[in-house]
Amino acid sequence: MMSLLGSALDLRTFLDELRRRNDLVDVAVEVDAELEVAAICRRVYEERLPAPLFGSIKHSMPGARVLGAPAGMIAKKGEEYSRLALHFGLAASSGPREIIDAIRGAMKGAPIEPKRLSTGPVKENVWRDDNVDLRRFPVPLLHEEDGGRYIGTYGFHVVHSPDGEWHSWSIGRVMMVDRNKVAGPTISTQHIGMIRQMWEKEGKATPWAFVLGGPPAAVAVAGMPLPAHVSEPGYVGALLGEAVDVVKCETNDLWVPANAEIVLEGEISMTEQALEGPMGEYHGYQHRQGRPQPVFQVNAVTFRNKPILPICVAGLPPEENHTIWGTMISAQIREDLESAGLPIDMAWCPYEAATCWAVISVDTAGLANMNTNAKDFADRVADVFFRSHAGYLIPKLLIVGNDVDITDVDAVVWALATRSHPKHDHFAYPDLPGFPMVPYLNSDDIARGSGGNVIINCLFPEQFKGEIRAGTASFEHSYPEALKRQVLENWTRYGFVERQ
Ligand SMILES: Cc1cc2nc3c(=O)[nH]c(=O)nc-3n(C[C@H](O)[C@H](O)[C@H](O)COP(=O)(O)O)c2cc1C
Ligand SMILES: [Mn+2]
Repeated sequence: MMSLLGSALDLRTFLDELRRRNDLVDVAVEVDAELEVAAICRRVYEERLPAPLFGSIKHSMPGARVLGAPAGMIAKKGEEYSRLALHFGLAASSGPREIIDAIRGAMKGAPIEPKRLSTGPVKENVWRDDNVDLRRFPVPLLHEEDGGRYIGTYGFHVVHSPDGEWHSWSIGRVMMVDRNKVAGPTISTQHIGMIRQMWEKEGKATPWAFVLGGPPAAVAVAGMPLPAHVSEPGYVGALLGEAVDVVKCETNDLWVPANAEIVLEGEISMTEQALEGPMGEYHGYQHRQGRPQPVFQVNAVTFRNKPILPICVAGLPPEENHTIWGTMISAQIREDLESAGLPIDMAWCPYEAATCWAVISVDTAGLANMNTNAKDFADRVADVFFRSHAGYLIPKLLIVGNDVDITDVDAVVWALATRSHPKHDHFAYPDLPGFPMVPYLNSDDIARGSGGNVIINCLFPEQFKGEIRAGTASFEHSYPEALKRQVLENWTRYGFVERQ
């Protein structure tokens, strides 16, 4: 499927494919980057509509465009995950299992390093020094109470360790502060924060670039909590079986995708900070106050003709913090738990829970062999999960038997409601590490970097012995096969219409 691989490697090919599927709306009417673009995107996410490509934006440089909901969900039954799947060149019918399996496939193979080219489309336009003016791009105000305009909500940071061994691509938000400055968090447990500390130990500012409109698969992997010292660029190559084409920055030694839409180049200041935020966030809340964050000095900008700025308008699910981040986390935690020898056959972060829940599916036959119980098993899982770079991002972990399809949120709610005992199945881990952005944490938790973690066991005690307490009363489980077949065959004769 050459055409679908092309979509994973190149944003414009990706958009052509969406257009062909009627999953893209070319918005020709002039729109305002101040709130109007974002309000349209929010409605698109919430109604699961085709992605909007805004071609005419007030006050912006002519020709510059904005892409909304790049990995939004789709209403059409059977193709709900198709825009996400296309990031990896996967078929439109792909569901969570196919997507997670494809992402994990790359963990078995060797990395495929990027191919270094002398030039590429991203060099069509070059601004340096005094010519740098980010305000000429259609930088959107995303929510009425945001502290500023965000140029980076679906772009990734590019940094490398001082020894040049570790090349890190990671999604992180950046707000426009001035014509040549942006600001955003570099959390110390995220890889950009770790690499920044390595440079500062040597007394140097961190060389930095920021990629907007890179290959869709590269953006997704930049949102994946791979372990420290694993280079995302090589992982993208392994995932696609093809190297990503890169070109060298104009003003530093970093390499960026050759077909990116827009690249900012510069460094992370060691001293300068700016007030950043608030911004409506992935958990669905709009905080009221911004915070000082490091300034990223922009010394050069390169961009394609008619550049496309992709955005994520964070807030209630489903947006890319759930569809991309949640999915990439799921793939990594499944790998981490399996390689720790735990009998896990699937992991999933239900988008509805705003990347604050992970659910793992336990192979109950394997569990029975462990001769364990809810408390001991939860402790073992917690020790692996909350200490891992991926698991620490998620504060609430649900353990469910593999008689339940954990990618079906209705089934997960049912298991949670009916199987977890209030006294015997809830286990808090207040001392294991956790992500500071979780909304219910208090200031003590945030200062300590822990406090909000819980595991909820949704397995009946019998399931630890490979037995089941009770059957399931449903169409699938309560009738003989022959009768079910007969009912389905006669469905329209009874007077029902086939469901679309
Ligand atoms: C749309 C989107 C926005 C994100 N914004 C941030 C952010 O602002 N700060 C952050 O620390 N992580 C953010 N993330 C999550 C990180 O990209 C993710 O944890 C990734 O693993 C970080 O890379 P690293 O593991 O190499 O540190 C975002 C993810 C997505 C998909
Ligand atoms: Mn990383």
